[in-house]
Formats: sequence, C-alpha cells, structure tokens
Amino acid sequence: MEIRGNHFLVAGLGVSGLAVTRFLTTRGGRVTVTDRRGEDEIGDAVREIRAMGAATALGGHDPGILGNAGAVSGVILSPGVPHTLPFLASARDRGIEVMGEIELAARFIETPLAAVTGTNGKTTTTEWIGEMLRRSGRTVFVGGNIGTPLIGFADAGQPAGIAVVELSSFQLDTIQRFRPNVAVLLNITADHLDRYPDMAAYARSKARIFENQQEGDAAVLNGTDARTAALAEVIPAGVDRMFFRSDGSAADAGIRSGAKNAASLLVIRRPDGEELTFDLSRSGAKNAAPLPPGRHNLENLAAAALAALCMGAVPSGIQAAINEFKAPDHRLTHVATIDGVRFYDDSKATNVDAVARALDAFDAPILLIMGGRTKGGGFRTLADAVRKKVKGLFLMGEAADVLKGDLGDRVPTRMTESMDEAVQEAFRTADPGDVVLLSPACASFDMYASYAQRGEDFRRCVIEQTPTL
Ligand code: UMA
Repeated sequence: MEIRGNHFLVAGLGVSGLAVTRFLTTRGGRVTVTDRRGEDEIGDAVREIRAMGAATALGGHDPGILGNAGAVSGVILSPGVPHTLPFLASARDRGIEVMGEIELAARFIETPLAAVTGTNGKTTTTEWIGEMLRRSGRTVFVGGNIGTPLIGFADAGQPAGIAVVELSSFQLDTIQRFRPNVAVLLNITADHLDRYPDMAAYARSKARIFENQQEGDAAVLNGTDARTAALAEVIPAGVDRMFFRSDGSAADAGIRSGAKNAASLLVIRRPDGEELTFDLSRSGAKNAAPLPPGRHNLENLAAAALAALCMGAVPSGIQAAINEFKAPDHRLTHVATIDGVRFYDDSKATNVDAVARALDAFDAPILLIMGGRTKGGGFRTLADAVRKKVKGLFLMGEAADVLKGDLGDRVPTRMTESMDEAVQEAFRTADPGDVVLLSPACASFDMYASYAQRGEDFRRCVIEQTPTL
C-alpha cells in the first residue's frame, strides 16, 4: 500500500485517529481528519494533527466530504465510527478503499502476532499472554483495544519480537487481510446490541478473527461456550484448532483438581500426547499475588497458556506468569474490607454476562451496584442469579428504570442519584461477611468519561466510608 503522495481521510479523532494520522503523515501521506465533534469539543488533538500537516473537516461527517477533500485513495476508520455511515457507502461506491486502523497496521507489520477477542476477558487474557512470553525471554508488544493502538507499534518500527493484541468486534468489522498467527476467541454473549442488529451479526463479527488464517496458524476457542465452539466451522482448513475448558472435561487445555482437591492444575495436552501441568496454588512463589477470582479467569488462563505456547513461550515462563500475574484494574478488584464488609470494583463489567460471572465468583451475600448507559438487550437474563446471590440492588444512571423493571421485583431495590449515595446505602445495608460489588452491566458514558473513571470514583466513595479515628 502506497502512502507517500496519496490522500487519506481519517474518520474519528480519538486515540486511534491521532495515531493513524501520525503514521500516515510521517510517511508522506496527505491526511484530512473528519470527526462528528467540533473543534472546541475535541480540544488539543486538533492542534496536534494540524501540526502534523493534516487538514480537518469537523463537526459532522458531511456526505460531500469526499468531493470536497480532493481525490482520496483510502478511508481509515476509528473503531468507534460505525462502518455503515452514509459517507462510507458513498466512498465504497467510488471504489475508495475503506478500512479500519487494525487493517492499516496489519499491512505494515511483519512481527508474529497473536490476537484475542471475545465478549469478556480479552484484556486479562491478552496481558497474560504477554506476561508468559516475557517470562519466556521474549520481547513483546501488548496493545490494540487496550493501551497503544496497533498502528502505534507499526509507527514505532515494530520494536518487539512478538505482538499480542486485544481486538474488539468494532475493530474486526473493518479488517480485510488481517491475519493473526494465533487467534483466540474467548466467549460470545450479549453485548453492543446498540450497534449490531442481533446476536448472530455480533457473533459473525467476532468470528472474523479467523477468516484470513492459513495452514500453520492456530485458532484457540472456548470449548465450554456453545456459541463460541460452534464457530470452529468457519475456521479455514489447515488451521490448527485448539479448545480450552474450565469444567474438568478433556480438552487441549483444561483445569484439574490437584491432590486432595487442595489445588487446581492447568493441564495442557500437546498434539503428541505429552501433558504439561501448571500449579495454580501459587505456593512457594516469591511474589505471589492471588489468582484472579472466578471460573472465567481459569478459562482466560487456559486460553492464554495455549496461545503463549503456540507463540513460543516455555513452560517455566508460563508458570512464572501464573504465580505473579496481577489482573488489570476494575475487574473484580478488591478495594477494601471495612468492618468485615468486602468491597469489589468490577466497573469493567459493562454487559450482563460479565455481571453473571462476578456474581458466580462469590459465595457471600452481595449488595450489588448497577447502572449507567444501556447497550441494548435488557437485563432479564440476570434475574435468577440476582435472586440467588443478591441481598440488595442499588441502581443509578440512565438505565436505572430499565434495570428496576427487569430485576427490581427479585430483591430489595433502591434508586440512587450518585455513586456516593449507592456506596453509602449499600454499606449501610451490609452485614459483616457481605460483599459490596460495583458490577454495572452498562457503559459508563452517562456519568463518566470511562469505566476506569467510574471504578476510581467507586474506590473514592469506599475509602470515604472508612471511619476516621
Ligand atoms: N466519532 C466520530 N463519528 C462517529 C463516532 C465517533 O467522529 O460516528 C469520533 C468521536 O467523536 C471521537 C472519536 O471518534 O472523537 C473516538 O473514536 P473511537 O470511539 O474509535 O475511540 P478511540 O479513542 O480511537 O479508541 C478506540 C477504542 N474505542 C472504541 O472502540 C469505542 C478503544 O477501546 C481503543 O483502546 C483505542 O481505539 C485504541 O485501539 C476502548 C473501548 O471502549 C477501550 N472499546 C470497546 C470495548 O472494549 O468494549 C469496544
């Protein structure tokens, strides 16, 4: 793909759009950036791209933009920009290539690459693969949907021997030739139904991670999740298929109870029949941190170990990464224990399945804080779990009424106006031994800039509950 002297339209000026503009302009490309937000709303990034020499068309995606911008040879989309917008249809009609940031990056990357997608667990698994490879002596770039966009890795001259990337369905929607050497599909449950017409369309988007794989590549799938396992049929012939499971039944990677059930083992069966076992007790580890809680994290671990082995990790590196891995923040993160009440921040749980997993991870009664901006699909699938595990429900944000309608008849429910009120009320209702859990099942954007900011606010509110002496 020729960049020098060609003109590109970059859609969306967030993290991806900024990185794409930098990549293209430093390689001699001409760039016009369009964003639905205006200059005032975007702020510094506009100055930054102008300093790079880019032109701007802000405050909307004018359908006439392709004509006004001069001959455009490619449109590069940020993941948050729907690939179905009218001005993109008109670009395609004119024979202009429309691709996402991941596709653009893939065209310039030669580094062996592992990619991870799924509704939940992507970040933990991606980080875990990275850690297993680092502990095996490899240099690794970890990024994509988390942290540094993949185009940033290309822009920096690919300064690592292996790339491990988290991919969202939005990013997979706009690939063409992107081909990971190892592709991991963790699970598929309801999410982003505000952007996809139905679950089938969302699942098709996820399955695109396999579509360009070739003989010698590997596909790692969740054998316990029926919707995911069924997608094995779309994997091209010749690609090595591997399944992981967390329910104890046979798989390429599975979990087995250890001696006297005292500890669990991760067991990986090599194609030649050899078994590799990894101790999950973390006993004897120098800097041992607790293993991230919940059955879903055993699945994430099994998937990560399979993918890391395929990318060249050694067993001792995997064991070291099991012993010392600290899960990323805002995922069932223990914040504090006050008067015997344990507080957990699970702000990243932005869909119903993530909340179901969180509820499953605790045996104690739960005071559950939910709410935010709905992503469509409703919350009724949580009704049974809420009835069994939840002692009180504290709702906030735009989705509070819908949540009340879907779950409010199951347990005592209170509508709250703020995180402060939700945390105070939950704490007031809790008994020693109970869990206060923020696991919202919603996006954060009605009240916060990100799920991380929401999690930090929860933490602040919890800390303020600590009695001063
Ligand atoms: N915009 C438009 N037109 C539109 C929609 C958005 O111009 O129709 C503009 C917005 O005004 C804004 C810009 O696009 O200025 C934002 O672009 P973006 O939403 O693609 O966000 P980025 O900042 O580029 O971040 C994206 C990912 N965001 C989304 O997919 C929504 C980040 O994932 C990712 O880390 C980053 O690229 C680097 O790859 C975040 C995310 O929430 C963490 N992902 C979702 C998830 O994990 O569930 C998919």
